[in-house]
Amino acid sequence: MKDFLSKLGIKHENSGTSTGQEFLKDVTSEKITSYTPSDGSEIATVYETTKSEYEEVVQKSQEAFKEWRMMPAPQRGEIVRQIGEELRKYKEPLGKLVSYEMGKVYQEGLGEVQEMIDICDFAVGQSRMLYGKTMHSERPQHRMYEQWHPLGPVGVISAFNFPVAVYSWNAMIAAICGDTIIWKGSEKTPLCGVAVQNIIGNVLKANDVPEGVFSLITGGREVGEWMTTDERIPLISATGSIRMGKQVAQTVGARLGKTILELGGNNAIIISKDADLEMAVRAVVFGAVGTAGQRCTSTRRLIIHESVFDELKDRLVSIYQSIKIGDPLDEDTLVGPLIDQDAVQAMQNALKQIKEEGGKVITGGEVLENMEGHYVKPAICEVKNHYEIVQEETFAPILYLIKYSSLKEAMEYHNGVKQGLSSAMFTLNMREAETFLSHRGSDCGIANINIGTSGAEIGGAFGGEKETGGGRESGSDAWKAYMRRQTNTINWGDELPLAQGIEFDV
Ligand code: UN1
Repeated sequence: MKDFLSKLGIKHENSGTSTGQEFLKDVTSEKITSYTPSDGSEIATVYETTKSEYEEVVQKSQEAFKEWRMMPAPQRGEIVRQIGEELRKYKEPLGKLVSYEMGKVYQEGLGEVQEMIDICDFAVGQSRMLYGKTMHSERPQHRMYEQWHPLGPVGVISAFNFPVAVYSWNAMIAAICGDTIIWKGSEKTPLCGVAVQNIIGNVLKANDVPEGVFSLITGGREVGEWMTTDERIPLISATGSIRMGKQVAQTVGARLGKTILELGGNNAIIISKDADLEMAVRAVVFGAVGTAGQRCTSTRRLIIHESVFDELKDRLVSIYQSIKIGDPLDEDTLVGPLIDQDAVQAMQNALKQIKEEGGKVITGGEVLENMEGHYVKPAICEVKNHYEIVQEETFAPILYLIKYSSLKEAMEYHNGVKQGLSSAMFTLNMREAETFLSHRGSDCGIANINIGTSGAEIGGAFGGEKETGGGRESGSDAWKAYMRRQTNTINWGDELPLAQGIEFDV
């Protein structure tokens, strides 16, 4: 067993169900084996959550909610502060596990843990700022104000590509809001869930936090459906594919529950004739090949002005040919493996379709058969924006080059997809930049100038429009989605005036 695994309390066999410090293990449970995509070898196994364990988790979560919501928010913030401190201690082993189990390079694994730490810090401050407004009543001697109350148990469904950070954006904010959290991570990265639960467990123990505030469940689609259909869970926050999101929205919507959806992106960067190409090239490469193209913010489309098209293409091709692909834990590696064989196949299918639709693969795309693990060469392709394959999000390092001549045309291509997560423009021209950020510019939830599409900071609200699902997580006022708003009016006079001046004498 690798050193970092034992530091995180990972054993050969692990329970995937926990209510805080306690792990449950039903003997009838099935096992999930976690393999590292870096060489396909087995890391360890995790027991799936059974239906009866799920029941126990939800009941504990409901009971704990009654206690947790009564703890003053800044005290809940103090628990989250300590979780942030504990994560600082475990940054290195947890970063390694993320890298080893998911396949992103170690620097990006560390970055993910840093996002967890950052959101803890943010949530601590937010715990003293769950502000409601005070309004002036139209009636004499009346006071009107709003309060934000916690919702109850919140279900968090996260994806393999950010196996720890996206959970913490949701969990740490929900926790300071007074909610309890039930987390189902991806069945492709179950050990990340166990490790995070162990780290949080240390803090829960030291502070006597009741079982049920931070729970973990493990499993596939069926386990997710237990949560989405469960009326005891008022909010489901789900990250994943558009297909999955549509199902979650329908199931939760059918019971009039709330959702926060963070689904696929088809993120583009417009490279203007006035771009600083040096900066643009670096941002594009990080956005397109970082996490092997498996971020929902990955750069998928480059919309390039015709006057700089050839120069940019040549520079990218030469960089792509020298990118170091290999073991994600090796510090020299820039691109690790894809998550599994299905992802490799999906990339190959996409490349085939690009050619069938009339596009050209200019470089890369090969499967590196001589390496154990799921390694591919990042690809660059010349395409038209309207190709069906370009309209879809393929979770792999494929970068599409699209040529434009006028800004109007570039904007049409840019917004001419169903997804609306992240976007960027490289330009030193103020008019172009402001147009891109204006209401006739980018239609995405995130729009950047002279920065790439991926690698957002936690302080802003994260999420996107259209088929990306409309949810917002992480910073800004995203906390409001984890609470219910109550409008209160108090009459401190001795008359009973009605609003709208209605006379109703009895
Ligand atoms: C995701 O891919 O689901 O902005 C999240 C970024 C990261 C988060 C990505 N901070 O790329």
